[in-house]
Amino acid sequence: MVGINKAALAAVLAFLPLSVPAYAAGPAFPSLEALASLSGPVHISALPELPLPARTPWDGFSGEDLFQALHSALVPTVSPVPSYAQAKTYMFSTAEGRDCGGAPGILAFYSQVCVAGSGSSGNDYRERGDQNGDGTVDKFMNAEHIWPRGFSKGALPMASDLHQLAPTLFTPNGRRANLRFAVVPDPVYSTDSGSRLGSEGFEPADAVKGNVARAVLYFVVRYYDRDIRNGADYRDFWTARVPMFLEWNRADPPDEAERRRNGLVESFQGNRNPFVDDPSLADRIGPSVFRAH
Ligand SMILES: [Ca+2]
Ligand SMILES: [Ca+2]
Repeated sequence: MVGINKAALAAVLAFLPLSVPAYAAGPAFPSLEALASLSGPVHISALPELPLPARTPWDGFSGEDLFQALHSALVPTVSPVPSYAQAKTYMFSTAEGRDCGGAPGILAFYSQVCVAGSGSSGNDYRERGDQNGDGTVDKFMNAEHIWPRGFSKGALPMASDLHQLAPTLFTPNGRRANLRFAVVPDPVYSTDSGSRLGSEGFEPADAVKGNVARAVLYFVVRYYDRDIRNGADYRDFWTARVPMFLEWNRADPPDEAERRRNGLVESFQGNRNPFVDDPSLADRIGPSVFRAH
């Protein structure tokens, strides 16, 4: 650690909340009676109010000092590390559950459509018609690794870290594969939400560009010193695209659903994504420091 005021860092670490796993807790939803009548995109009702996220005192930190302070603070308080199966179960049953116009469901990440269903597996969520307008009807959902799983050889804790997992319909998940994120002007595949595939890579819908950026920023801060570059062109996937991720973080700030999810993930795995609590932290670290990791 370079140049950090140790007293200030100790104060930061002491402030971090302790957490208890909540694998079994699930949201209360209305009955499934309304499911039969659902088809196509559904209006998404407002999510319940939650307390403001725990604030950590990062005042006075910037650049490399801030990067390293966050890196130290992001070590989870939950042990042992959840398995990938546990993480997927929690994601589908709890972290992503929401009200889809009076019935339970999940918002498909890249497609931004509410997929009706309830349960702890992606198999419990089936596209009703071609909801996302990509020309296929998907029979289930997957857990998307925003930082491709293979880049970490499927190892824990990276593979089960819910801050970088997202529920996606089968086809957009496969189209993204392990491609770099990019702006795609002339797509060969797209969803109505604006997620697009082209020779440049995969462009997420505007509604989740910031979510993607904050997941990637978190991932690098948390795991830069781990084996996360297996089979990756790291310069092309990350280093050269730092300015794009910082721009996406600014253009699509966290909304209520993303902040709520941050708290639910914390209760599962024992750490928060600090860029969701305070997206300005990313620019305070700055592009040159991010590129150097
Ligand atoms: Ca579809
Ligand atoms: Ca967003």
